Parts: sequence; C-alpha cells; structure tokens
Amino acid sequence: MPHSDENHDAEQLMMGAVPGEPALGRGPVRNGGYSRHEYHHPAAGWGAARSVGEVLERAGEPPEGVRALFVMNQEDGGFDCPGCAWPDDPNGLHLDICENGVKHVTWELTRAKAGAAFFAAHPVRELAQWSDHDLEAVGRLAEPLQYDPASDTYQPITWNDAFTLVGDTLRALPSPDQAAFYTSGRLSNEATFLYQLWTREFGTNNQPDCSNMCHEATGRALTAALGTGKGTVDLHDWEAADAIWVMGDNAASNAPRMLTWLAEADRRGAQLVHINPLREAASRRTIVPHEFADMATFRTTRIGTMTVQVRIGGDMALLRGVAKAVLEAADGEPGVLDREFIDRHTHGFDGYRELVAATPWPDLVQGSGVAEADIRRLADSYLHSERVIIAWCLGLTQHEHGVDTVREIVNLLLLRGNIGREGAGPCPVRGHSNVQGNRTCGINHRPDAQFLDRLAEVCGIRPPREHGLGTVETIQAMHRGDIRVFVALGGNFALASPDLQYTAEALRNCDLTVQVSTKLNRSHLVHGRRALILPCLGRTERDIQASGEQGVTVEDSMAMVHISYGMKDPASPHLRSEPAILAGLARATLPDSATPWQDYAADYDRIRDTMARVLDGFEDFNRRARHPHGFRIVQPARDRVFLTPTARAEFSSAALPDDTDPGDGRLLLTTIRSHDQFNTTIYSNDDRYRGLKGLRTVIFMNDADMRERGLDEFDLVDVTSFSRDGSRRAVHGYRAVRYDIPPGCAAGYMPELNVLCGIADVSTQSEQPVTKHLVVEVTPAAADGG
Ligand SMILES: Nc1nc2c(c(=O)[nH]1)N[C@H]1C(S)=C(S)[C@@H](COP(=O)(O)OP(=O)(O)OC[C@H]3O[C@@H](n4cnc5c(=O)[nH]c(N)nc54)[C@H](O)[C@@H]3O)O[C@H]1N2
Ligand SMILES: Nc1nc2c(c(=O)[nH]1)N[C@H]1C(S)=C(S)[C@@H](COP(=O)(O)OP(=O)(O)OC[C@H]3O[C@@H](n4cnc5c(=O)[nH]c(N)nc54)[C@H](O)[C@@H]3O)O[C@H]1N2
Ligand SMILES: [Mo]
Repeated sequence: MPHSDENHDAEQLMMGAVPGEPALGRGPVRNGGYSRHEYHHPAAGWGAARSVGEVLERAGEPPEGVRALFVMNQEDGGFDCPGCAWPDDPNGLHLDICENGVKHVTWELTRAKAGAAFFAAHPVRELAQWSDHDLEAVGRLAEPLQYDPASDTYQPITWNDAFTLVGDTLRALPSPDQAAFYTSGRLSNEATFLYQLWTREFGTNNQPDCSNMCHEATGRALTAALGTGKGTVDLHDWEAADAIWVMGDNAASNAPRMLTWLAEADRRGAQLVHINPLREAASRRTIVPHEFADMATFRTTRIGTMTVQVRIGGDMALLRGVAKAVLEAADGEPGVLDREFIDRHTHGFDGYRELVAATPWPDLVQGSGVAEADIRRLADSYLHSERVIIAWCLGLTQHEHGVDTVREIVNLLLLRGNIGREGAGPCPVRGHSNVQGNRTCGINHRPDAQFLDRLAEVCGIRPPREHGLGTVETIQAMHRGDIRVFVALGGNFALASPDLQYTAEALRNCDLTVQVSTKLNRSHLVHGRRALILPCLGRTERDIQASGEQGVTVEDSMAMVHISYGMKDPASPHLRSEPAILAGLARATLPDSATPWQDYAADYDRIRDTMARVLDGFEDFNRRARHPHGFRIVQPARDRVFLTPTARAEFSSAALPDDTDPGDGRLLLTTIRSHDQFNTTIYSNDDRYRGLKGLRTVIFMNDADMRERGLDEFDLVDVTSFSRDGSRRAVHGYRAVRYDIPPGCAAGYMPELNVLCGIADVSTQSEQPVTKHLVVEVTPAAADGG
C-alpha cells in the first residue's frame, strides 16, 4: 500500500497500526530525539525536582504556589492527594509530598480551560488525531456538553437538560440491566455511596470498576483466605517489621511515599526484598520523598538488600519454593513453624504441606525462573525474620493465576504466624487514591446478600439480587448490543480497557455514553450515538453546597478513612460536585424516588449518616471522619478473627500455573507504567529511573533475546500478540531497548500496548484482563505494507 507521511492518520500511527512507520505513542508529540542512559542517581531527589518544575511550567503554575498548597494541606487537614493510595504518615512527622503527587495535583489545578469555544472549533474527528497528552493538556472541562452529530462537535447543554436526557433514556430501556455504570477509583466515599444507591434503586448491579482491572484478584484471594478482602497491616507495622518484601510493584514511581518507609526500615537493618522481573529503582538507592521538599538535606539511603528477578508470572512458583524450603527446615526443627497459630487459627495445613512436599524442586525452579540456591537464600531470610510484611501490586494480580498467587502469599505468611501481630502481614498496595473506599462503600458488581439486605432496610429500596457485569463483561455486552447506556464516573474507559479496537466498537455501539470528568480524554471521543460530558469539581477544589462548605472522605491502602476539603476555587463556575451530579441524575431517572437526593447533595453529613447505618465499621461516621487522622475501618483478620466459613484462615492448595512458558521463540510481555504518567494521563515521554528519554513506544528486552533476533538498541520492531481465542493483534514501529530482565520476558507501556490485549484474555479466577502476561512474537520491523 503506497503511503506518504502526511496521509497517515495520526490516530493509526499512535496505535502503531501502520507497518513500516514508527509508532507515535500517546505522550506529547515528539519534537526532539530520544536517548537512553543508565540511571545512577538515587530515586527521587534532584531529578524529581527538575521534572516537577517542567510539569508546573507547562501547567502555568508557579512551583511555589503548589508547594505552598501542599504544606497548607498538611497543616490544615486539607485535601487528600488525588494520586496514589499510600497512607499519610500517622505520626505527622513527615511532610508527605512526593514528586508525582505534586504532578497529579498540578495537572488538576491547571488554569487552562476547555470551554464551548474550544469544542466548537475542534470537531471530534480532528481531536481524535491528537495525542492523549495533548487532549488532557487542553485543560479543565468547563461546562456540560452534548455531542452534536450534524457538526461532529460537542455543544453546550444545560445541566437540567443533560439530567433529563439521561433520565429519559434510562427509563426508556426495556430492562435496567441494559445500562452499565463504571467507576474509576478517585470517587469519594460519599459520591460512591450515592452512585451505587442510584444504580441499585434503578435496578441493576452492572457496576464495572477500575478494580476489575487492578486489584480484583487481591480482594477475592484475601476474602477467601482471611474472610475480608483487605490487607491487615498499617504504617506502625511497617516501622516494626524485620523484613519487607515488595512484589510486583514499581514503588519509586507509583507509590513514592513508600520509599520513606523502605529507607527507614533499611536504616534499622530490616531485610528488604524486591521480587520483580525488572530491576526497578526502589531496589537501588533513594532519597526519601519528603526530603524533596527540602533539597538542602540531600542525602541518599540504600534501599534494597535483595532483588529476586522472577520470570513474568513466576511468583507463585517462587513463593511455593520458599514454602518448600521452610517446610523442609521444619522437618529437622519443628519450631520453625508457628504450630500453635496453625492449629488454632488455620484450616487446610496438612493438605498444603503434602502438596508442597510432592512438588519437585525442578518444577519450582522452572516455574519461577529462579535458581534453587536463590530460592533457599530467600527462605533463609524469611526464617531469620521474626516479623514479615509482604506487599504487592499489579505484577501479581494481572495474571490468570492472580488469585492463587495472592493466596500463596498468605500461605507463606501463615506458616510462621505472620499475620495479626505487630510488624507482620499481607499488604496490598492499592492504586487509585480511593479505589479501596469504592469497594467498601458499595461499588461491586457482585455485592453480597448481607450488604444488600442492609441497603434495602435502611434506604427503603429493593436492590436487584443477581450479580451484574464487571468491566470486560460490560465491554462484551456493549459490543453485542445488550448494554445500550454507559455511564462513567471518572476514568478513561476507552483507553484503560483491554483490546482498544474492540472496546471502541463496543462504546460506539451504545445509544448513550455519559462521562463525568475533569479533563478531556479519549473516552469523550470514542462515544455512543448520543454523548454527554459532565464536568465535575476535582478533589483540590472547594465544594460549596446549600448547607455550606463540604468535605468528602477517602480510604487509603491501609483502611484509614479521613476527610478531605478542597482549597482552590473551582476551575469554572459551571462545575458541579460529583454528589450533586449524581443527585441530579438520580432524580431525573427516578422521579418517584423516596430517597432524599436533594438533601444528600445539600449536606454530605446526611449521606454519611445513612452510610453509618448501612456500612460495617462506619458507626458514628460524621464524628470519627473529623478526627485529625481519621479512623481505621475494623479489619477483623488483624485481630486473628477470620470471617471465613470455617472461622479460620484458609491455606490454599492450588496447582502451579502451567502458562509460564510462551513456547516457540515467543516472549511473555508485561505492560507497565512509566515514571511520567498516571494511568492514561501521560505527563511526558520520559521514564527517568529506567533511563529512557523521549520515547514511549518501546519494548524492553533481554540482551540475549535481542541478539537472537538480530536487534540493536532502538531498532524498529513489530510485535504480534496471540490471544487465547486464536486471534492475533499487532503493533508496528516500536523500538527494542535492552534491559535487565530475564530471557523470555519483555515489557512495554500501558495504555499504548492495550491494543495487544485480546478481549478473551481474562483471568478465569478474577475476571481481570491478564495485562501482565501477553504472549507475543517480536520481530524486526517489516518494511512498509507487508
Ligand atoms: N505515578 C503514578 N502512580 C500511580 C499510578 C500511575 O500510573 N502513576 N497508577 C496507580 C494505580 S491505579 C495502580 S494500580 C498502581 C500501580 O502500581 P504498579 O503495580 O507498580 O504498576 P505497574 O507499572 O503496572 O508496575 C508493575 C510492576 O510489576 C512488575 N511486574 C510485571 N510483571 C510482573 C510479574 O509477573 N511478577 C512480578 N513480581 N512483577 C512483575 C513490573 O516490572 C513493575 O515494576 O499505582 C498507582 N500509582
Ligand atoms: N495494559 C494495561 N491496562 C491497564 C493497566 C495495566 O497495568 N496494563 N492497569 C489498569 C488499572 S490498575 C487501572 S486502575 C485502570 C485505570 O483506568 P481509569 O481509572 O479508567 O483511568 P485513568 O487514566 O486513571 O483516568 C483518568 C481520567 O480520569 C478523570 N478524572 C481525574 N480526576 C477525576 C475526578 O476527581 N473526578 C472525575 N469524575 N474524573 C476524574 C480525568 O478526566 C482523566 O482523564 O487501567 C487499567 N488498564
Ligand atoms: Mo489501578
């Protein structure tokens, strides 16, 4: 097919859909070159300061202003950082700000605005050619908009007309199950509660959420093993642990405030273990992030005492190997196990012990990609540590065997009673700042009966009992035409989901798509026949309602709930808060509703009063939320109370994964974040700690795999993925980059590579897309046309 550059559809180039052409990626349009260097500096520190400076400059914000805001935030109990879910320092000793937190806040505070004039001037087909960075860089959405097919533009609509359109369309559906209601994990607890109440009163449990792509496996594993779907440790435990394992988490970029605690643990001589196919920055040296506020105290701390380079998807075999070595040691010295704990508090130990004994070492070595001697070394470290915390993130969950792997973590912890005592326990590192609170407050496509009973009783509604659809099922149902209306409270569904092409077809097949958002993104351009953009306040902005100024609560990774007050004036006078928008939508959908929607929107204390009656652990919510450090939701497993059917912690005896070998010269590809992005929000094309500048369309590969394919650094490659259903997908014009990663493994960035994730490639255990486990072929790029 003949072509010339200017004829290429920029959107196609962004996706890497044009053979023979370098893919563009979704960051800022490249004006310079790209480069690679070893990153020798500590994680965070001066590089961080410079990078923040650049982001601030682009957002037109003076750095001092933002820094002052953060300081003020800490002193006055202001807003919760909309970045990651890592908890605030409970001792209040650290000024807990980090480079990436400053970036997220600044991105929300930007002065640039996308109003009616902007949308009138730029039809959707034109915006579709813009990079995702450039879309968000337009600034904050300033007024409600409706898609006008005649002009292919978004046009202003009044809030009332928008609510009426949604209400009328929903009521006209033959069944409430023909609508789906997505949540991204930034939504406050109060808005979450109203959202789930609206959709359940309307009549559906179709509540897909970002958790379905994130930590779903964690929730299911911990619920099965411990009776509650959350971790059991808090930051005081981090201060008391003798060993901290960090599995499948790029902490330096994605939970930078964790570095403070890793550095502290290192100073007191705790063992730090990083388990990751990639050698990540947090396993080297760091300057702890709060010190970034005061660069005068530039000092680095060694973090990372042991790095275990497991192969992609090899974690379960590794953990089982450690368990095997522990159980072997117990044969000679029974005191190695915490027998009293095992006998009193657990169930299934004998079966597990037999299974582990029957698993030969070569299987564990093969499955993990780690030598037996190294597994034994790790086991020694485990045995010599009295108090062990195992933390994990997406490297473990986004796999077919995510649930089994998280349960294997629990197995290992149970052997030595490393749960429900000081300094020990499982510690999932959550993603979005309130993703955990979303679940706690009722967003769940598989709600339990007890919760629905309470909701029915307190709120006087009749919630549907059948389970609803999760994220991938929702995409499939939209594609089939079974779901006609799609509502999203935040997020960027069109780009965060797997199989971008298929997901786009699914969204375009809807009668109506509604996006409640702060910034312009791909999901506004990939829309249904009718489409609305409803702009809302961000967490940093002051929220004034009929009864006065309002605060909202969020729950962090360690189950602490606290109230957050915005401090900035809203970006536009037309913005509404999420609770107010939800109340408006609910009233328009349910004209005969007895729920006091207007009162809820007028005074969030009223929402919290109702939540206190529906949700376990939220008693006296209004008072306790205002306590200076908030309150901790009771986690029974922390006190060795296990709400499982046997009332004991459950060992799991699952089979080892059989999918660690992609076969036939193929590679396993994991999709990860760069340092300069927050999910689908791309700040720049750099990935500082991995030493890469100016390029996102890369495949990180082992040197041997590159040589085998005749590839040099930055050579153009094509990547083909092989889905379970036999289908193939490809990206063209990526560049190979040499990296310290095991042979047979490769990595590249989400969301670009979501093109390669087949819709059928979903974990049967968790429903999560297996975005850390794609089977691919990497070949030198074919010349144009193929
Ligand atoms: N700055 C910033 N902060 C964020 C986000 C962001 O995009 N930017 N996103 C937020 C969200 S929603 C989430 S869920 C978290 C995500 O936080 P992370 O889980 O750190 O996110 P990823 O970049 O996907 O990185 C996964 C890590 O797992 C490793 N990994 C990949 N495959 C495997 C495997 O098979 N086994 C093991 N052991 N490791 C593996 C990768 O090398 C990488 O270090 O961060 C949150 N915080
Ligand atoms: N291949 C691959 N795919 C993945 C992943 C992966 O590791 N690999 N990770 C998955 C994970 S862990 C997650 S969590 C999802 C993320 O999926 P999402 O949560 O859907 O995506 P985000 O990029 O976080 O959403 C960004 C948008 O949220 C909106 N927004 C920001 N703040 C607010 C607010 O306060 N209110 C409202 N209403 N809107 C706001 C803005 O418009 C912004 O454009 O992606 C998943 N997709
Ligand atoms: Mo996430």
